[in-house]
Amino acid sequence: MKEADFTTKYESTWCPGCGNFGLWIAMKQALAELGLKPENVLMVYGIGCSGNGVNFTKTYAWHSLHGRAVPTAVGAKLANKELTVIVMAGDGDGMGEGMGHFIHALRGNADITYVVHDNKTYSLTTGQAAPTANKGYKAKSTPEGIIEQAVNPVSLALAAGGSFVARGFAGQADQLKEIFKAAIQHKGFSFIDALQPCITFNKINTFKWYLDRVYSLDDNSEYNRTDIKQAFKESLIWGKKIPVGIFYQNNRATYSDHLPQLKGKTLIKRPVQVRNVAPLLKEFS
Ligand SMILES: Cc1ncc(C[n+]2csc(CCOP(=O)(O)OP(=O)(O)O)c2C)c(N)n1
Repeated sequence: MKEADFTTKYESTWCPGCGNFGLWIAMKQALAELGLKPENVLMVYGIGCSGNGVNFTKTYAWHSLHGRAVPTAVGAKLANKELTVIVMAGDGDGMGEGMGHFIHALRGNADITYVVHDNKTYSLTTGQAAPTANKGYKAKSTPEGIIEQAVNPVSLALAAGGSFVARGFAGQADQLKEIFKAAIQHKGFSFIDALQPCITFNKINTFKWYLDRVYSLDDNSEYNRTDIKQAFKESLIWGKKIPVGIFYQNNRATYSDHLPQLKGKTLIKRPVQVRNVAPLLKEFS
């Protein structure tokens, strides 16, 4: 498989230079290098600039409701465990409207991959501050600077029981590709906070801003990604320095492992059993 096998004939609508391109290329390369085929992959998208990738990425796809990409993907995986299921959605989608789903999906550990396009803004709606925006960030919705503390998606994912928690940067697509590959291969809920500069609306968290700050956890030979305390400590570093890489990984049972009725053939390939629903309807009448 090649990266081009995951590209449709439609042209991208992203701004030239958008950080989304780094995520897009890294994901397509990851899928190709894992030998996956477009017909065996389901990508579930949020509503946003990030979600518009639905048009130019060639896999099965579902453009979900804003904030509802994660539960849609969990449902799809339960219905057809043979699919590789990946969510691509914005930080407004996931850390704002969809925040409740994020926490519960981490708890449940369904075997899907969730990539948050973390640009700190609601870009499609022209640049309001997202919950990941750093305190004091000025945008059209917060002209005096955002009052609330920023959500830290990595610390939050660790606290909610994430079994694979990582952060990557759109400007380092090679590392991001390796993170995506490890995430897709992980059995359980894989979460990646992908730092993705929005060149049009976010003039603070630019490519240069990140390049001056990011360092890789892989460069620290002492770093142990099975140590939750070390992962927490590292996840709290944000500002002059920003760690990227796989913070934490464990092998706990997935959501489906707890459901004996899902063993054997995938649900969608089983014969449909039509039951007599008359007694049930009578109960409601
Ligand atoms: C329930 C609901 N609320 C609000 C909207 C309007 N809306 C569409 S896209 C969007 C912002 C998307 O921002 P984000 O998820 O961060 O994605 P980005 O555009 O930055 O990639 C909003 C608020 C909507 N479509 N549905």
